[in-house]
Formats: sequence, structure tokens, C-alpha cells
Amino acid sequence: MSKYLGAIFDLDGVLVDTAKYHFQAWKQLATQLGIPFTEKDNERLKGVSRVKSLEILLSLGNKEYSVEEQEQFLEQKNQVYVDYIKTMDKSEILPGVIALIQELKDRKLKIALGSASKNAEIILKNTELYDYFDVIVDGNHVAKDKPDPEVFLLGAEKMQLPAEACIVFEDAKAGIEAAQQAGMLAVGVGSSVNLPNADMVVKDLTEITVAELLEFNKKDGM
Ligand code: B16
Ligand code: MG
Repeated sequence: MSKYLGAIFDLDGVLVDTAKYHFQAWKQLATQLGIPFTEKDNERLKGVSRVKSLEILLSLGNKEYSVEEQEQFLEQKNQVYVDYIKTMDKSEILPGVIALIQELKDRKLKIALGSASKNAEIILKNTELYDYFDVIVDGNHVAKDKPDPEVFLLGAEKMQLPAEACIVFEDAKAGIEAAQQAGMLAVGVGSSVNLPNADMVVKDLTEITVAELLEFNKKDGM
């Protein structure tokens, strides 16, 4: 039997590509505030919370805003984002996701979500991924943002598994750091240039061979 007994999936960038909707929603706010905001800037928002994302966006401009104004910006951005994700369906699930989750389930691993998003449930329901998950941990359940390991440690706890029995799938640098800090196997989804601290990196989930994954040993000293 493999030493890995649970898999924790990040949402945005691993299961679905919601980054494009986050970008559209932030871009609309940035334009309204006269702040230059490019797709490259948007990379810095991946995997970080909504509040932290606004902080980064406002740091690209040169004006200070009151707490009330910032709260209103967060609400406005989220409304635009939610309007986008309401239209999502299972056609937006990224390649390899269902086959990988199904194979892990067949091999009796527990499946968890570990996302920073407070909108995770609606996305999982609209894409019909919801029922695959034994445990859901999202931005509504944690106090600390990735790279803090809280989201993944809580996932392991809810699956009733030790951290070292868990594999994390993540597309963001902060998420890989969180997985490493949690002592889990950190699989990076994307480019190894952006995710140098991952134990292994795949372009997308179609590249993963489950038998090899379950035999994989974590890098020493991480
Ligand atoms: P929300 P993940 C993250 O999702 C996104 O990558 C990040 O861009 C976003 O700011 C964050 O969720 C919060 O999302 O505004 O919906 O609460 O990658 O951790 O699944
Ligand atoms: Mg992500």
C-alpha cells in the first residue's frame, strides 16, 4: 500500500482556469481607478486571497483609499467575478482532472480541496466536481493565506490523515510553499521555472502517472 492516503487539490489553475475571470474582474476595477493592470501583474494575484489581491492592485497605483472604500472595491470585484463563474459548467474542467481524481479514488485515497477562494463551492457545483470531494477547505475556513500551510493542514485533519500522507496539487508559488511547510508532497502544475520548490512539476494533470506518483519519494531536506 502506498504511503500516500490523501490528495489535496488547489482550485484555480489546477481544476479550472478561473484566473481569466479574476483578471477580467480586477481589470474592470483597475480601469475605474485609473490603475495600469496587465496580465503579468495578474500573475502576482494567483493563489493569494481577495484582500491581499486588492492590496497588490492598489500598490500599482499612487492613491490611498479608506477602509470603507476598499471594502466597497472588494464587494464590487467579487460581484463581477461571481457573474462570470455563474456561467461556468463542466466544459471548463482542465484536462486530466476527472481521470486523475477517479483513479486516486479507485486506489482508496481521500480527496480534498485546499483553495484560497471563498467562491469555491459554487465553482465545484457548477462544474459538477463537488461530489468527488470528501473534504472541502476554502477561503471561508482559514485565517491565514498561503504560503501559510493552514489550508492544507486543515484538509489533512478533516481527512483524518497525517500531513506526510498527503499529496498537494498546486499551480501557485505560494501554494507550493504552503505544501512544503505542511510536510506534504508538493506537485506543481505549470512551469518548473515558476515553481522551483515543487517536488515534481507537470504541465497539466494528464502528465501524471498515478502508479509513479504513489511511489514518489519527497526531496530530502524539504
Ligand atoms: P475569491 P486558489 C485563489 O484560488 C485564486 O488563485 C486567487 O487569484 C484568488 O484571489 C483567491 O482564490 C481568492 O478568491 O475572491 O473567490 O475568494 O488558487 O487558491 O484555488
Ligand atoms: Mg491556484
